[in-house]
Amino acid sequence: MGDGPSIFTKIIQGEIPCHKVYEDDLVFAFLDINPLSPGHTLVIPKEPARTLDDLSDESAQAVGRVLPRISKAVLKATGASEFNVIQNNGPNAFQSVFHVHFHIVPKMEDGRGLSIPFKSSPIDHDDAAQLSSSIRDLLD
Ligand code: DGP
Repeated sequence: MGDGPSIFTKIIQGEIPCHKVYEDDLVFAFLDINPLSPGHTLVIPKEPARTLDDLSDESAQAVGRVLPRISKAVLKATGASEFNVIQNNGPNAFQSVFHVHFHIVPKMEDGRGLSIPFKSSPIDHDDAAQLSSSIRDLLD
């Protein structure tokens, strides 16, 4: 979690090699070095924001615009018809590289891909009313 350029900035700048799949003015995408399944792709903004909540609207828009198109190409190239998009923020939320990135992970018929032990519980409607109100206020 150093303050210098992230390993992903070095990849964007060509200092570290990668298997590039896409690039435009604001976005870069390449294959993950430790794939969960074939075609596991990382889509990143060129802006060196550490977590999604720090990303500019401009970069967020640019990443969001190309995610469906890159996903479609990854599916076609791998033969998968299902996939997950996952985006981790903070070490306890499984982020290991502190440069915003979206994982596109094909789910293969043999099970390769993402497996998530979701631990959910039913919503508490009193808490939910307060929380949704707070979030709405903060978005204004
Ligand atoms: P996360 O845990 O969400 O921060 O995922 C970081 C991903 O980055 C992880 O799946 C492995 C990948 N990764 C780390 N270093 C490199 C690298 O040097 N090259 C490539 N292609 N991927 C990397």
